[in-house]
Amino acid sequence: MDDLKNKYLGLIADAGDEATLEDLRVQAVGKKGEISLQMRELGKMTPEERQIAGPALNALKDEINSALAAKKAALGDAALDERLRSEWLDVTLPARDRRVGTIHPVSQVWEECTTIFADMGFAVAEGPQIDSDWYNFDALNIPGHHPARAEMDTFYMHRAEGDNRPPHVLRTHTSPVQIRHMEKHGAPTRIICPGRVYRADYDQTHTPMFHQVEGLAIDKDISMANLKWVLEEFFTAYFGTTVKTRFRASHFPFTEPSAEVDIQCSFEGGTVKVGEGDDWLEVLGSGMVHPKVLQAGGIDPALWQGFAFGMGIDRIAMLKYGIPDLRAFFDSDLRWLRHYGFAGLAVPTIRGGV
Ligand code: 2NL
Repeated sequence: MDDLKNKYLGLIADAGDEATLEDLRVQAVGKKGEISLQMRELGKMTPEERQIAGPALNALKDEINSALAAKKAALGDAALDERLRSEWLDVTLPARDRRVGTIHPVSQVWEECTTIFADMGFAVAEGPQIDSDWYNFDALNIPGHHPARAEMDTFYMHRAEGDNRPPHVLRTHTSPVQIRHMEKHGAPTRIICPGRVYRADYDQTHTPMFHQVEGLAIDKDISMANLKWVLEEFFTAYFGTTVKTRFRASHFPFTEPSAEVDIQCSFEGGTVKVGEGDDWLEVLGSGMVHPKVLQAGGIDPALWQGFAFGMGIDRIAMLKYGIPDLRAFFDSDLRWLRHYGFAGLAVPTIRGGV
């Protein structure tokens, strides 16, 4: 019996995990274990022998059970100690930086423009980026032989051999959207058309895709004076400071009379500051909608008149955020935009708001 005791106490002491311990329990004190087998032998003994062997076997069983329980507890403590050691975490470490996205300056300026014009009662109209040459040119009083058609460096869409339908183009301005709006909704109207436009041109101030916002207001008695007020109100809201404008006589096929509009600025130390100084910077083209263009849009020029203007969103974004190269918007690394200090999200509104 001492052999049995030494054998099991030794094995229990050496057990490295709970599974081994369970095997030992079954072998020693399980139903068919060695001690149970020995207990079955008690029946064959004399009463004297049984009186000694019985209590001794019971005591041995108890002793092995307590050794098993003690070892099991010890193994459990060791496993917990190991987890506590390996899963240690320093909650005082600073958090990891998260990469955050920002709104693209062009998207933001687009949004700012629509907000400011919306405050003055202009709805937003959108339309196709691929349109027929009729909507892009003819309807705007730019006939086939007109130099503007060539000057605009138009991207023509491919047509299959033998397909002689008139060509489609990537729109060179958002004016076709205004023609479509006039056709569909008639007069009076007040809309702006922000959108992507395309011209085959690429240098520091030109990219083949850029963004434009055009405006159109048609009513019985709209004049250039209304145009001047709207534009000054717009620039003042957009740049956050009072901005004077200067109108210079110009020529566009789609307006008569036509004016190029400059905004007041200063050029000092190589930077442009809008709304101060004695210099002028050209920012847009405008005029009274040509009667032929009203007619193309299905509006009777004997009853209605209106102003229209077109300006580059990218260009006014560059001005506001001091970005010298247009290509920074489209070909470049976000770090350039950060370098130019682009971060804000505040959307300005017109004086007095709505
Ligand atoms: C420029 C010139 C301009 C317009 C765009 C326009 C649209 C219709 C009718 C008449 Cl539907 N005009 N748009 C008018 C004048 C100038 O843009 O140099 N923009 C940067």
